[in-house]
Amino acid sequence: MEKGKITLTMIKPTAVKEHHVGDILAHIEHAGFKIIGLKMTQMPKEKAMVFYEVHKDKFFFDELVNFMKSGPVVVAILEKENAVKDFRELIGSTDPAEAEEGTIRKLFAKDKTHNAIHGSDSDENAVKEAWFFFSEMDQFRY
Ligand code: RTP
Ligand code: MG
Repeated sequence: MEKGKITLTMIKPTAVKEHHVGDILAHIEHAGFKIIGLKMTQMPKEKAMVFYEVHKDKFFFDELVNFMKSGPVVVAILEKENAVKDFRELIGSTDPAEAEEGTIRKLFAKDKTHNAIHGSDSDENAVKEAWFFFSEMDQFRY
């Protein structure tokens, strides 16, 4: 796993419940990202709180944590040149009402909280988040 070439994504609980996992992963692969780690998991409240710790003082934190722990998520490490920036372009704006046509959030998100997918916001956080979910034996090179 090489800093600068990876990002961490999570397909959020509503998108999983609505059976969009296959379509979203296809979208990601067709955009040139290589899946080098993949799993389904459900975060207990404490883990969701740590994952979104930077937002702990925001008005939406409780709603965000309750949503993220409400069901299984699909987490993946993705590899590509400029992964963080290109992936945030692929997923679109946080609020799907503002997301560009063809972006994953435009296609699959319900609203600003239930917005289908997460993407890391920096190379540092991508590495941190990848280790948060995946041990060394679950990170692949191929
Ligand atoms: P993410 O971290 O999930 O990839 O989303 P993001 O960078 O586009 O947005 P961020 O500002 O990091 O917010 C994290 C998540 O919190 C929820 N949120 N709700 N109700 C609201 O105003 C609000 N604002 C943010 C969203 O689920 C957002 O993805
Ligand atoms: Mg964010």
